[in-house]
Amino acid sequence: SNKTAWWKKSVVYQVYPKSFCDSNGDGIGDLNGIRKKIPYLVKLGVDVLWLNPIYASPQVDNGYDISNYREIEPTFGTMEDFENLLAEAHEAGLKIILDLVVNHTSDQHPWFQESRKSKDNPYSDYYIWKDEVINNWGSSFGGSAWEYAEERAQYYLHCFAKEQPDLNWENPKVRQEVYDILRFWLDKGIDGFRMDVISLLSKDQSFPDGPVIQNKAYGSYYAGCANGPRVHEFLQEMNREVLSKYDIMTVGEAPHTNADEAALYTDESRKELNMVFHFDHMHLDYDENGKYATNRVPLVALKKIMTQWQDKMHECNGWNSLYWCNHDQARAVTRFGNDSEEYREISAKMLGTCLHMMQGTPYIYEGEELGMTNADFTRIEEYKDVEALDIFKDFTERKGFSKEDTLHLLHLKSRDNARTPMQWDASENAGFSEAQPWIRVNANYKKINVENALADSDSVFYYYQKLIALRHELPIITDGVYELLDAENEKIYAYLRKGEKESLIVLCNFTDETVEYEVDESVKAERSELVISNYKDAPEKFASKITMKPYGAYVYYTK
Ligand code: TEU
Ligand code: CA
Repeated sequence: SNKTAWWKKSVVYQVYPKSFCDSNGDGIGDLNGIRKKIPYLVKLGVDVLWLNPIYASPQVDNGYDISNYREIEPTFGTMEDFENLLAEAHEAGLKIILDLVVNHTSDQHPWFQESRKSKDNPYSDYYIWKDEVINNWGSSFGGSAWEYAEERAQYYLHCFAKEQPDLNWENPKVRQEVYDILRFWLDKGIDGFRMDVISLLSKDQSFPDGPVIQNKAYGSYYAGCANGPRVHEFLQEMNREVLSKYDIMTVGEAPHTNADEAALYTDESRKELNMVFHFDHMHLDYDENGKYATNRVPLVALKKIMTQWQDKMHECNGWNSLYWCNHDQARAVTRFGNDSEEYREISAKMLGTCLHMMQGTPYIYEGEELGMTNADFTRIEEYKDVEALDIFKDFTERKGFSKEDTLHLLHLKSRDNARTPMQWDASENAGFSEAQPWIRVNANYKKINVENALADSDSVFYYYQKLIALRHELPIITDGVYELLDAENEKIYAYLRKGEKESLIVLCNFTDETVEYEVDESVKAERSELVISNYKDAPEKFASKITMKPYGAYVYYTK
């Protein structure tokens, strides 16, 4: 069983290559930039790097539109650069997982270039073609999910941009092509994959209309794509034919998948994936427009969802991914904490404690360990993301929002919040590049940067370094059973991690108030040493009454 699988004791660091470090002065991050920063990542103490897509791509969706799966995107570097990065990472004790995007390809991929020509060539059935628009599905990035191709005189499905045609997974040839791509990279020695929108691979072949939600112009494709009829059959085939032959880790991005469904992907006896990313905690601050109404996440709802996933993954012998942020989401400290001058660092440390003491594999998104914040863009021209530009168009032109309100929504919600350049130091462009970066650096880089963090023993960086070290040192953090306390408390997140020999209690104050907290009387402490806190003057010993300072995080042994 996966009892002691290496990925159960690992902390993953997500590198968004385009925004991490530019080594050749073109304003775009690249592989040699990542190589330069290996010592930094080793110092942080992480175990695995997840690189967002680095394959040849026209970059319509920043690499999630792949035109050649066996070639490195030239702006990121060469295959030799990648092999050097992999060797140097392994040398330094870091594993690398790549991003597998096989729900769709780029429309520039040779398969699609052929498929769109006619109905009777070897690639005609690699994609999903219909004689007319057969349902109301809309693309994630605006417009209908069906696009007309003149030459073939048919429509093709694209759940994302029209430059991202969906592959036809019903076609066994497509599946074998994908398995060959997996082997190509695994045989180079990579350590696994993050799998893009893996829950969408199997479409309901009746292609039913989807519900029109969040007063969108089209129906949601999730009805016909999410967790479709054959998705588990496909993943079990992928596991049987490829994944099971390597000592790797797999994490599937599973939009629109609840905990019960996720058990079918992660229950190790089903031999599909090791874990999935869910989105249940990423939609708590949406309003009926499908974007943020406020930038406050209701804590009781958050606790309920995190607990549901902890319980379910424990019950089904699955495993959790743990994250607050990624390249598609707003930054953690702005969204779940408090990015004001006074509380940014203390709340970033609290969020790190709350997540890293849970059961599962934690993911740190580049810059989260610095307490980097949402972008400070004030004009639509500063946004680069295909999704942000569609939101702006749709909200101002169709939904009647003002530019100001729409820009406020983008400040809270846009994926570009996480894609501004990594802030290395206070030099021009934050040390990210010698040239004008492809997207503007956040003006707070003079204060929030790696150089300052490494010079400050109290920085978020060193606190994350401690959290990561604790996970490596204390088995209770990997194996302890999670139990929520005080579910209805709207300010404090309190939970236990219970083991045979040791137990912990984790207390996190999600507010800027000092809270006199009384721990549930059911908690009988046989031990009381402090494990970690973001306040230096935290009580050294656990007591059932504790004064919790603003955004205070306190972890004690109770056994
Ligand atoms: O994202 C899948 C997905 O569900 C996105 O719609 C995401 O949840 C949304 O944009 C959040 O605002 C994956 C990748 O992570 C994303 O970067 C790609 O754009 C998308 O698939 C298509 O490949
Ligand atoms: Ca570059």
